[in-house]
Amino acid sequence: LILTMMALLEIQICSSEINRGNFPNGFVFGTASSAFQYEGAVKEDGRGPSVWDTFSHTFGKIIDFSNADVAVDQYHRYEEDIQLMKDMGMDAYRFSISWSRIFPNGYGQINQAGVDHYNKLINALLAKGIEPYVTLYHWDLPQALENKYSGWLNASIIMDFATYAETCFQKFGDRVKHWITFNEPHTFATQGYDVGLQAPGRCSILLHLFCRAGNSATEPYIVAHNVLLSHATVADIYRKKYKKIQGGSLGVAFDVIWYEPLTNTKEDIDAAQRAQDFQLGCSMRTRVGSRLPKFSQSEAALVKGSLDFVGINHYTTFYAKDNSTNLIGTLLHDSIADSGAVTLPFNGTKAISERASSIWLYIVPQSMRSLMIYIKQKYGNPPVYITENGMDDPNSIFISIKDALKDEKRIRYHTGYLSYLLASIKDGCNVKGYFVWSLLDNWEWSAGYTSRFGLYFVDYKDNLKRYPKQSVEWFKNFLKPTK
Ligand code: PSG
Repeated sequence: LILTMMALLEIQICSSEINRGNFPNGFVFGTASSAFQYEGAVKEDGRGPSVWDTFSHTFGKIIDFSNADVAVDQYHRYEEDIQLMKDMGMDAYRFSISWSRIFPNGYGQINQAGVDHYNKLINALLAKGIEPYVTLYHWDLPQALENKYSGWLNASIIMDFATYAETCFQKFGDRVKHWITFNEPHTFATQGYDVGLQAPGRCSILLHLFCRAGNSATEPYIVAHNVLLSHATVADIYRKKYKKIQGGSLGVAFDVIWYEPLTNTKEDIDAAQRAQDFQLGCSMRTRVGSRLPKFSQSEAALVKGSLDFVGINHYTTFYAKDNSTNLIGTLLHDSIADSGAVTLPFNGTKAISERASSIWLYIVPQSMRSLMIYIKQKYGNPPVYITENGMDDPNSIFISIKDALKDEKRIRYHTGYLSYLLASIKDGCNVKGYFVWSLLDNWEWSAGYTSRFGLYFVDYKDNLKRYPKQSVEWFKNFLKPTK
């Protein structure tokens, strides 16, 4: 009996004692954020409006009728927030630059006050020994470009994005060594142009009941096409003109749900593979046909090999089931149906696992390892950064702050996902870093302030005060220097 108890105790200790010392030397730990969800100060220092300002101020688009005009005010409180990262022992901070702070009209005149702000932010991070990982586009397209030529639907965007990106390399590239050109192209192409739940809110499903304009069967692909070309053009500019001098690297952050076949039939196994491919891969020609824009030979050559590293935003796992009849697809006539897979976190009425607050966020830690092995095998083991991983709790008026700080579930979430990430590294996967979404509770897009993803609690009723949740203490221990 005593031996069994000791064995059990050991298992417990082992899994709770995982810490940074188990990871390879130089492995990077950080937290992640985005400009629109954090900064606030939307009218300050010459910032131009973005499509998310417009969308969030459109009645009925945000479930709690909120907007991000103030958000968590990081525009003014960045020094305090950097101290919070420092206190935890974080190595890096992933944040995004707001395009319309640099170019209020999307192109043309540079707004020096915007450049000054990000210089101050970057310098304050470096002064505390925290490395900036910079996302150039986290969904906040300058509204001026949406008005001028429909933004991502028009190939004109490629040159404007390239100018914006190159401006950032010139102004910040002496200190920024990791660039993420795009956050989750798949999410904003589908959410913004297929179902219309995100900016710019275009779609055609259900006879334009939800969106005034759009084409859910074609626009998501046009957007994805222009995003790929924008990324590739910028990667080319960086390699030719900046990489040698500045020595940085560049990638994209992809959103990846892991798909488990609902059953062991060949149909469902194939369906899971298709679902995975419609999200992370690109082999969709046979199913999408002529609606999928074509790359010229030179464009294809530009896109190929344009990533120095792969960013992965991974949170959740769904089942995939073959959808041979495709009734929903026939009805909606949209891009999401093209994979021919029904993807749901349920087997009948039984959920795949425990859920966080967001309706899409089910906690399946072992998928982190499956996904890393899949990427290693399918894409030749490229360097990978987990650019986002985390979970949310509800923002409830029935929970006191004191109780909201007790986030054992979040501690379990990160213990689980980090343990399986570590296992994948032992399997030989080339993983370089891990970013928690998110440092603070923040404005969760169409879910507004109803969802709390932070390691720190933000008191929206009392001057946005930050309070550490228990997970902060956990990360502090986890990140303690071991040698
Ligand atoms: C990512 C993954 C899924 C849904 C939404 C996102 N999924 O697996 O179904 S959005 C992503 C984004 C960030 C958000 C965060 C949490 O980059 O801005 O706040 O995740 O939703």
